[in-house]
Amino acid sequence: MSKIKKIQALEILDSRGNPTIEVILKTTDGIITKAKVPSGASTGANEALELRDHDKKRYSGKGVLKAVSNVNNEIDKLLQGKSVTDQETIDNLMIKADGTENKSNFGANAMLGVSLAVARAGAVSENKAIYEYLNSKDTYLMPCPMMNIINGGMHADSPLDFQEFMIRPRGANSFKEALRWGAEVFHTLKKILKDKGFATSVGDEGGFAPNLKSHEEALELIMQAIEKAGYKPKDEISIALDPAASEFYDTKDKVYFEMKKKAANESFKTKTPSEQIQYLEELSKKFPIDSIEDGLAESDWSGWTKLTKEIGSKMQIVGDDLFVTNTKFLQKGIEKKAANAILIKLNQIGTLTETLQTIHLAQKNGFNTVVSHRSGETEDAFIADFAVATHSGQIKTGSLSRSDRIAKYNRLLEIENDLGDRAKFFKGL
Ligand code: 2PG
Ligand code: MG
Repeated sequence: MSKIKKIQALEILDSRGNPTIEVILKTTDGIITKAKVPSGASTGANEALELRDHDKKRYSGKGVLKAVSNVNNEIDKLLQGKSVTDQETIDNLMIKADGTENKSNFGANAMLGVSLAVARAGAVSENKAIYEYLNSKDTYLMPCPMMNIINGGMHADSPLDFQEFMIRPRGANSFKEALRWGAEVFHTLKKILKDKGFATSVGDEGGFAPNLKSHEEALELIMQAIEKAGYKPKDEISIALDPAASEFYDTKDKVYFEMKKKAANESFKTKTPSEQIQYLEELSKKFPIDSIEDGLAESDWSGWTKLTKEIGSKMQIVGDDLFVTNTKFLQKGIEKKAANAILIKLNQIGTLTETLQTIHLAQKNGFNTVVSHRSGETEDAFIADFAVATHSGQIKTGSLSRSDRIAKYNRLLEIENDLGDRAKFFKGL
């Protein structure tokens, strides 16, 4: 049996050049595994705490040496001698020893790094791929990628308030084909932008960040790119949005505001929750949008219920900041019929075991699950295996550029290739 001999952590950098944590686990029988933890920019208020040093002399306060020290000392001591296949026991031991609701003692970054390094060691000890170790099945569902080809909001210095404009190759027959379609649209969009004189530099998730006037203009350009690349909008490639609306909601006045204009000290307009819902409905009538994530703010629960009632039968309404991968908030959402899908981010909750519990609760209640990266990523591709293991059917892990995003897509290509006939492609929505 493989038992934990030593757990150590390091301060490394994420795709934005900010510190994050890497965990290295060694077992008594010589297995060595690693896990690198991502970090968000548009974080939900109820996410588990990402422990940072707040020492202004290092990395503008963003250092993670405290989290590193928690792994090297308390967590290492706590878990030495435990069997690496006892994932639940290990996660629960950490949760108990941390002793806080939001993991603010050890830090969710410290705990997740350990949790994932343990899962990897479990897989190696059984000589299995991670997806297979987490869920042994005859056939597996390959996820449809949701590829973020125009970046705005907190992820780019573009004038767009909406954070993500994604394409979903829903008509493809395999992951490999879906990815190719996505890459072809991405390169076609680049050419269109260039021909129109826009910059083709990219935002945090590898999507373009052009100086566009409006969300409609972004959507028009994506439509052109889909068609010019030779695909049928809607049936072959649909559009998904993540406005990340918590970032432009005024919780006091209960209005949505034009975030980028406000930040630039320009005059800006506001929308009531009803007007924001109407706006989302109008956009989804004009364009083949079949998934909207965080179209409303995390505190606007009545708005979410209204939006789901009005357009939830036609499309996916995904809660990200709203649910923060936490069964408590998901349960509330199920009761209030506030969405019909949930975004799954391991670091929002901080352990593998709790993330699996959230997915099970979602699936049991007919909610779709979308496994997701964070805007600050590393080359760690755990979520690719995780999306396959959990039968999620959908993954969002950025655009068709930058290795922090492509690492996940490439891992999915490997899995699909290994599975051969045992791989099925998601045909939902
Ligand atoms: C989101 C994510 C990932 P962040 O809002 O869905 O795209 O962004 O990691 O910045 O929260
Ligand atoms: Mg989101």
